[in-house]
This record gives sequence, structure tokens and C-alpha cells, in this order.
Amino acid sequence: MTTPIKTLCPYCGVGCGLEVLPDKPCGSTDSAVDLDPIQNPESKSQNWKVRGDRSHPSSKGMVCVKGATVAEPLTADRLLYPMLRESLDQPFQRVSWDQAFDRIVWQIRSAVANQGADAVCLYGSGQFQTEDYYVAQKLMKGGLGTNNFDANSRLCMSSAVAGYVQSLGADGPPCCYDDLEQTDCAFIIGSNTAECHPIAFNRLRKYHKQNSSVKMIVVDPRRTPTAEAADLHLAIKPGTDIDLLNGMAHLLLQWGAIDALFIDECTTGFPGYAEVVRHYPPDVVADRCGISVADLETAARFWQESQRILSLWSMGINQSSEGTAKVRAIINLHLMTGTIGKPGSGPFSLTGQPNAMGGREAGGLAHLLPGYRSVKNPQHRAEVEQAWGLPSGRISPHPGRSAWEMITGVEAGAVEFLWIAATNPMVSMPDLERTRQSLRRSPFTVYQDVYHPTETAAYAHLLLPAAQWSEKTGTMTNSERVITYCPAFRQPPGEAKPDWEIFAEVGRRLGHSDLFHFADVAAVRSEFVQLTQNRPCDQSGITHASLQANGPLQWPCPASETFPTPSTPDTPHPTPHTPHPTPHSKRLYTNHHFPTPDGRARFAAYHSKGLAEPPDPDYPMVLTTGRLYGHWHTQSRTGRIDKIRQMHPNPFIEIHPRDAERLEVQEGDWVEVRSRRGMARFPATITKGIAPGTVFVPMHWGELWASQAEANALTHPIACPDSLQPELKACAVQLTKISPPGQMTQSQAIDRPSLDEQPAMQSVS
Ligand SMILES: Nc1nc2c(c(=O)[nH]1)N[C@H]1C(S)=C(S)[C@@H](COP(=O)(O)OP(=O)(O)OC[C@H]3O[C@@H](n4cnc5c(=O)[nH]c(N)nc54)[C@H](O)[C@@H]3O)O[C@H]1N2
Ligand SMILES: Nc1nc2c(c(=O)[nH]1)N[C@H]1C(S)=C(S)[C@@H](COP(=O)(O)OP(=O)(O)OC[C@H]3O[C@@H](n4cnc5c(=O)[nH]c(N)nc54)[C@H](O)[C@@H]3O)O[C@H]1N2
Ligand code: SF4
Ligand SMILES: [Mo]
Repeated sequence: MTTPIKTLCPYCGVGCGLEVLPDKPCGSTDSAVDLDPIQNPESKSQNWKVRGDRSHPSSKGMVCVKGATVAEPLTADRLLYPMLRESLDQPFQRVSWDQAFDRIVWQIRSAVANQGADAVCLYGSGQFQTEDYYVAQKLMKGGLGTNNFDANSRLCMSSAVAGYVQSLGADGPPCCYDDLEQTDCAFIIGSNTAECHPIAFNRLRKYHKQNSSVKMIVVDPRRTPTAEAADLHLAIKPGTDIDLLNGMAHLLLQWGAIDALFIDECTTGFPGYAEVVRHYPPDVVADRCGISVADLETAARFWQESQRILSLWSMGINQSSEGTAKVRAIINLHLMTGTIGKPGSGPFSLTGQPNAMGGREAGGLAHLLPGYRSVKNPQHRAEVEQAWGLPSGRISPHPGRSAWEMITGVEAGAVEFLWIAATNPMVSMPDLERTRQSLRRSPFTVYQDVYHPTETAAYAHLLLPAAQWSEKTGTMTNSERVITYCPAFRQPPGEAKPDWEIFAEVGRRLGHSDLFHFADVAAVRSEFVQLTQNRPCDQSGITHASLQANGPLQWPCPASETFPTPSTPDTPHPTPHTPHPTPHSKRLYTNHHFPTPDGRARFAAYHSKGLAEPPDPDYPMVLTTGRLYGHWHTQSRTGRIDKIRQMHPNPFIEIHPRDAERLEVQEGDWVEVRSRRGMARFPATITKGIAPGTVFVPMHWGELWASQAEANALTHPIACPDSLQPELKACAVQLTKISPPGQMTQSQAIDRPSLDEQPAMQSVS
């Protein structure tokens, strides 16, 4: 018998615990497999079995298809060596790490000499481990003195961050997954939880089925599998969430269904809010949202009748030009009804990526510093400068470029060095044609990924091979603030390195050996957690040693709360879990004191603005985009898993029967979709599951996986002014029926830089 390796699923923000075991090597009958592959590199035939970790507090042994198959694509199509070329039309040549590092340092120095440190940008990812994030942002903010470190979380979570900070005084979802099993009413808005956070949804669905009095409301323009499970589905028109939320507040206020004591003692700004919601009577709201007055009243009635209300949201709320306002409009309802800081209650943002939460904690956006600090706050800058031993004034007081501002910065010639890691922007950025034109102009682009090719590799000068999940040790934080230790248990293939090591080496070569001298990855985390001490996200007690001793831990968790055993063996195998040493509240704000200067939460009064690009006679329909159960984003992993490809073989567009009739389109007919920015083509899926006037396409198919089926060929980059998160959920489009585009080739479709004949494309298995 072998002891399984305990780790975390590296896909979504539910953060399920996994147990990994070596599968029987081909041709072997011996079940006792030597489990130290770091010392004994796996044979080419080594397979891994993955199952849920029953001891993990978040998932209790459950996994979805993505977690269950995560060990399948570990070796195929890996980028093995650093690869360099002088221009995008040349083939890549293999170079040594030493040459790659020298080149990066030279390019950074020349960019800084030409235009200053702000000409350098690093674009990272919620798929970094916290240690990768911490070193990356330290390199930019401390080492170079520019805040140009942003992550794909800008496209994902930044509205939730801004909303929490503005309304409650600090980021951080105040709820926990146990609330899914303790609520009277789950209010799911802009989230297809069943497909995108399946294990969190399983917990809720089971409880909902067993308790007939528990209500589930889903607000989504599409009848998703999540909506199918609800008691009430409000199929609102895209972009009308604030109308709906204000309309519900209007009714609750009219019925006196408010917690006057909580409003009085724990909040500010209620009168202004009450004045705004006065303008949202049911008939006006129902009309704007495209729902019935009766359904609107039912939704408000469910809130009125519930003691404990849990809101769950994700991209249908965040990815909006009024994303922060939408988040705050949700929080308003909780403040008004006093449903926060209590079991089964609260505004719960479901994090998308496995470690977007860790990124927020580690300073992983262009306006943040570690420990939920802000670059704009002089005291915060001083605290971090002191911790890093930097002279006062080194950290810039200006927020750096957001993800999209990096693209426009390259376009304008203001960015001379662009480093992209663990994200595939040539699929995931809005307005891909503009992104493509911008990256073609980039004087020097470094791309650091696990797989090759990806769509973005075509736009890079230097490719750096990264180690991935299973090959590097670090930590990740899930949506309920639980941190899990993820040990390396395989050798990285070829010359792939952990991201944090790559960033640290560049830091040292730039002359900051003191800033980037880490004995090992545990030392990175130890340094980071010091910076969380006495901050809202205090996790100074969550070190690699305490995680190995205790199993997963939830913040806040000051150092006094955990007792790492000094004898903890320095191996990836955790010792048996011991109970948490001190009582720990799983929820934030249970004392109803908020981290604002006066300790009160803030109401926000917002009128609805609607979509940034509403439909018009030329582009009469609204396109919305999103995800499918099996695929993960740009398919770098899931496109390489047979079972998942069979589950979702092709891209498609969902059209309502009424629109299909008007366009004379039948099931399976090809449709060309145009926006002001680009074009894509899909076979039609005709369904009443989408609101008339709205169409849906999945975001998963970039140019490597299908011809001209990119959602982001169509989307626009107009963003929320507070969070700078682009409105990836809606743009105006026109549809035309076309004949099947059978004979089109990829090169006809897109004129793109060369990506052929690269030794790094070979598979290592
Ligand atoms: N299977 C799978 N799971 C994933 C991922 C994945 O790629 N695949 N990615 C992870 C990541 S990073 C993220 S961010 C999450 C995303 O998780 P979700 O946000 O749940 O997923 P999406 O499909 O992007 O969008 C959710 C819903 O928003 C709806 N919507 C569109 N416009 C509006 C609107 O104006 N108002 C409202 N109320 N709803 C609207 C869409 O119809 C869609 O059903 O999923 C995570 N989990
Ligand atoms: N139209 C539309 N566009 C969207 C969205 C949408 O809903 N609609 N959603 C947005 C959202 S919420 C998100 S989160 C983004 C996601 O978009 P991306 O971040 O572009 O998508 P991924 O496919 O997850 O890309 C991650 C890459 O990191 C690599 N990788 C994995 N692990 C590691 C590692 O440890 N180190 C390194 N260096 N690389 C690694 C993978 O191979 C993969 O190529 O898309 C955004 N774009
Ligand atoms: S729900 Fe999310 S974290 Fe859990 S197994 Fe599925 S993809 Fe992984
Ligand atoms: Mo995301």
C-alpha cells in the first residue's frame, strides 16, 4: 500500500482536495510502487490515479470531471526548453536558460533606459501558486519600481475585489461553503455554478433537494443547468442586474422587510440608497429586465421570508462595465436585511481560478501590494518598503497598467518589454484583432507556459518552459479562504522551472540578490505571510510547515493559531491532520464590525446604466460568452483529454427559436456572427434556454482548436471604471446564415506569425 499524495485540484476556485496515487505502470503486477518520483523520475509509462480527498474541508472527497482527469495531460505537448527568435516571422531556436536570462535582463535594462521602468510589464495569472505571485509582483513593484504587474484576474475577479473593498472596507469573501448547507435561500446571480463550480453546487443542490423549504433563485439570461435546478429562474436581459437588484430593494423597503437595527448600528449611506431604489417600482423593473412583475415579487418574497440568505455570483456580475456597481448592489441587499456575518448568509463571490484569491492576498494586481494593501496608500507602501529593506519611495504610488492597458501600452509604443505567464491572452483578451495587432508591434515579448503550442506563443520572441501542478510546490487559496499545500511529486519535463524561480533569478541578475535570495519555496511563503500579519487576510500562521502538520487551513489565521511541529518531515507527504488548535470562526464580520475607518459597512446608491454597447439596428443582438462543464478556458489542458473533447467536440452558438425563424436558421446550420470588431462562425444550436435577442457562444475555442470560432474576435474592451474589468459578457452583434465553411484553411482565416518546425513541440511521453 502506498500513502496517497494530498494536493489541490488546479482548475477552479472551489478548490477541491485531491489524492494522487501512482497507477500500475504498464506491464507490472506489483501494486507497491516506489512513491518518490522526485528522486526517481517517473518512467515514461507512469500514470497517476486521482481521487477526491475525503479529509479536505471544502470538497469532502468529491471531484468533477476536470479534477478527475487532471493527471492525464501532464506530459503531452510540453514546452521543454527556452526558445528564442529575433522576430515573429522567424523560427524559434533552442537556447540555454543562461542565455534566456541574460537576454531578459538586457531587454529590461534597455526598456528602462529608453522609457523608464513603466515600459516593462508582467501579465500573470490566477493559475500561479501564491509563491509565484509573490515573487512576480515583488520583482516588478520592489525590484523595478513599477506597478505594472497585473493578472488575468483583471478579466475575472477585479469587480468583486473593488465591490468588497468599497462596501465592506476590505476584500475577501466573508462566507464559507458550510453556508451552502445552512441557508434558507440561495440567490445565484450571473453564475452557472452547476457547470463552473460543480462541487460547491453539488453541496447546495443536495441540501436544497433534502429541504423543501429552502429556496434557490437563479438570475441568468440563459436557462443553464444551474437555472434548471432552481425554484425561480429570472431570465433577465443581459446588463439589467442593477435594475433587478434595486427593484427587489424597492419591494423589501415597501414591505418593511429590512433590518433597521443593523442598518442603524452597522452601516452608513442608507438614506441615499433608499432614495435611489425609490425609482425602481416593479412595473418599470419587470419591463426593463424582460421578466414578469410576479416573478420579481416572488424573488423579493423569498428574501423577505428567509432568515438566512446567501448570494452567489461570478462572471455574469463581474464582467461588466458596471461590475463594481453590480457587486455593491448585491451587498446592499445583504446590508439592508442584515444578512451578513451569520451562518447561511452573506455576499459570496465565487472565485474563478484556483488561486485568484491567493493572488489578491499577495498583491497580484496592478493597484495592490501584499496583505490586501494598496499602492495608493502611503502607509501601506512604507510598510512593504520596510519589510523588503527598500529605500523609502521605491514603490510607485501610481497603480500600474491593467491587463488591457498593457495591450494599449504596447500599441502606443509605451511598453517595450512584455512578459506573459500562465495565461493565454490570444484567446482570452477582449477584441482579439486589436490585441493581435498590438502584440505584433511588441519590441520584445516573453511567454512562459507549460504547453506548446498555444495561441499566444505565435506572438512571442522568447518562450520559457514552466513547471506545472504536480511538478512544483506551493500553496493556493480557494473561494472560502482555505489554503491548501500543493507538493511537487513529479519531475518537471525537459528544463521546465517553477515560475517563482524564474522571476527570482531575473531579480538576482538585475542586481537585487538581497531581495530575491530565497532558500526554498517554503521561505517565499514565510516571507509573504509576515506581510499579512495584523491585516484582514492575516495568514501568518499558514506556512508550509503548518499546512503539512494541520492539512488545509482557512484565513484569518494568525501565527498564534497554528503549531507547526518542528519535526515536520520535509517531504510532500503530510502528517495526519490534527484538529485545529483554537476555535476559529469560518466567517468574517461575525461581530458586525467592518474594516472601514468608522467600522461601518457602506451602502452604495447606483442607478442602472445598462450595456456599454447596446444592440442597435446594425448590430441588433446581444452576444454573451461563457463556459462549459468539461472545458477549462483556452483548452491548453482539457483540449488534450479525450474524454473532455468527446464531451464538447465543437464550438456552437445558442439562438432562441424566434430569432432562428427570423434568420431562417435551422439546427446545425452555419451562422456568421459579426461585431464592430470582428467575425466568427458557428453551427447553430436552437434553444429556448436563451432569451430572445441574445445569443451565447463558449469562450473555449481559440484558433488552434477551431477555425474562426473565437468569442473574443467579437467582444469589446470597455471596462468598469472602478475595477477596470472588461465587459466580456456582452457586445452587439449581427447574425447571417452562411453555407458550411468546409474548405477554409487556418492560414486563410488568420494571418499570423510563424509557429512551425519547433523542436519544443515534441511530446515527452
Ligand atoms: N467548467 C469550467 N469551470 C470553470 C472555468 C472553466 O473554464 N470551465 N473557469 C473558472 C473561472 S476562471 C471562472 S471566472 C468561473 C466563471 O464561472 P461563471 O461566471 O459561472 O461562468 P460563465 O459561463 O463565464 O458565466 C456565468 C453566466 O453569466 C451569465 N450572464 C451573462 N450576462 C449576464 C448578465 O448580464 N447578468 C447575469 N445575471 N448573468 C449574465 C451567462 O449566461 C452565464 O451562464 O468558472 C470557473 N470554473
Ligand atoms: N469572451 C470571454 N473571454 C474571457 C472570459 C469570458 O467569460 N468570456 N473569461 C475571462 C476569465 S474570467 C479568465 S480567468 C480568463 C482565462 O483565460 P486564460 O488565463 O488565458 O486561460 P487558460 O487557458 O487558463 O490559460 C492559462 C495558461 O497557463 C498555462 N499554465 C497552467 N499552469 C501553469 C503554471 O503553473 N505556470 C505557467 N507559467 N503556466 C501555466 C496553461 O498551459 C494555459 O496555457 O479568460 C477571460 N476571457
Ligand atoms: S469543482 Fe473545481 S476544484 Fe473541484 S474538481 Fe472540479 S474543477 Fe477541480
Ligand atoms: Mo476567471
